[in-house]
Amino acid sequence: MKTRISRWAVNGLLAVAIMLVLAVAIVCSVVPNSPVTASDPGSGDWPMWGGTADRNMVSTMKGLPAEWDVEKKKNIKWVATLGSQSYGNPVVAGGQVYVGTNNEALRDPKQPGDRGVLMAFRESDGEYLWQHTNEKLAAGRVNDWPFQGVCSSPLVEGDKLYYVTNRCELVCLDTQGFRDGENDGPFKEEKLTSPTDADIVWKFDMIEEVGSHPHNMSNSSPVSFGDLLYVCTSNGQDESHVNIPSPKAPSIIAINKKTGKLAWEDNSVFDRILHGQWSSPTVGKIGDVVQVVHGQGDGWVRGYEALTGKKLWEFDSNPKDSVWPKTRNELISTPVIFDNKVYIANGQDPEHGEGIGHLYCIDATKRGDITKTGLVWHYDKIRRSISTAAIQDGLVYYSDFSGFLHCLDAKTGQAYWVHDMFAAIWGSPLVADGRVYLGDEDGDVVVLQAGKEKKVLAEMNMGSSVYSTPVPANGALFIFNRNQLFSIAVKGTPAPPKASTQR
Ligand SMILES: [Ca+2]
Ligand SMILES: [Ca+2]
Repeated sequence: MKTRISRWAVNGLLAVAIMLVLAVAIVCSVVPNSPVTASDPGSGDWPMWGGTADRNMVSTMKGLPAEWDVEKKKNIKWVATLGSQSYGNPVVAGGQVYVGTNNEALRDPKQPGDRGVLMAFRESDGEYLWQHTNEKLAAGRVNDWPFQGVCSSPLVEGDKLYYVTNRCELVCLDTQGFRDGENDGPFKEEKLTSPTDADIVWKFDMIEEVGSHPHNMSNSSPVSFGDLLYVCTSNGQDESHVNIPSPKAPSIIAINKKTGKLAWEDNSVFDRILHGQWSSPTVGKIGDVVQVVHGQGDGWVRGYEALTGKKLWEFDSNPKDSVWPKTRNELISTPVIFDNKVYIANGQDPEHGEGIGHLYCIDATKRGDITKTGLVWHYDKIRRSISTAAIQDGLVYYSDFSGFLHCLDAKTGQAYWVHDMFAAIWGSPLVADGRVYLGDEDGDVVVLQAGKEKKVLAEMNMGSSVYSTPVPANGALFIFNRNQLFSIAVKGTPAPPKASTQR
């Protein structure tokens, strides 16, 4: 089975409790990108998968291009060369753009062969700045499928970047690399320290530290709250697709972003992993509690108290009579938190092809097994999906692997329209500037009018498969096909804020 997934992760002392409450209050009041505020980064950047910690694929940005032409270069600001396959969706922050790809563009002959590569480009003109390359894991395809590159989408906060390598490591990098002439630590053992090399601050090896056995690829896109980072371990089956070598390894871990040390872990799944674990975690305030929500390897969605890891609720995304792999699905989509609810569809590894899927709206203020008590609505006209929701103006847009984009009422699940892309959809819809942007495997990006009435505004071909999700930043759209990253903007769009590397 081939896997190519990009979207495809207190104690009771009064004093400590008070400190935590204060810490939360401070985080909520002074951090502009606080996950408990509205679903827009606000800064013009798109600093993580989904833009904000609730992962809702929407933006309030205006002036985005409604059409472009790759061949005629219309509204194409710049194009950057990537490896031969790219799955780590673009992130834009601090004047730089980051993508996960493979090593087939070979930027540095001193780092040859098949590797996972995180590349950084200057946002204003697409100039290549630096890269972090990772050799493949020795076990090969069972843990680290050839030529899939880096499949994680980074999280950028200030001058720190966090992402998961193809080697199942959560790493913290300096966004300036060695261009600032300093080797940031505690990690200072870098062998390559030229201006195009990555400066590692710390790394957490999930294979060594928590015993993860990643199935085919480690892909989790980190999210944070306060001092904690959250990632999925990608722990899964071995090549037999029967054995689970590390049933005791957690599905989700929280790591202190300052120290790189484990803060909490949870392994509710244990030995019930259906296949792999490739859903990225989401953070948001639900009721009065900031939760981390995660789709896990047994097909259940679980919610945790973000600071402590206390499990609050769990929800089975499969009908009880379903059978793996025919009718029972795994969770590859990222959950979206919106208005105290969680939106997520289930599906399977693209290599498993098409099949029936299920989309849910879950009331995450409930506690315990909320499969029945937390069900707000269930939509069964969706096919298997690995996409993530975009929710705006009372409408939820959700795409499936069979090529259909569904527009539903967010409160009731009533369908308003369905659009057929006639090709598999790996990415997710982006809703911004009154439009819905969505790419497909044929390389087409469709632009629809957002709203209850279906209206196709434009469709452009990008030259090869678009497995990515369009990302808006500072008036431009960032979209990659298999091997090229495009910055797409209406001519005359003001330049993005200066990159700190240009100071
Ligand atoms: Ca540095
Ligand atoms: Ca370093």
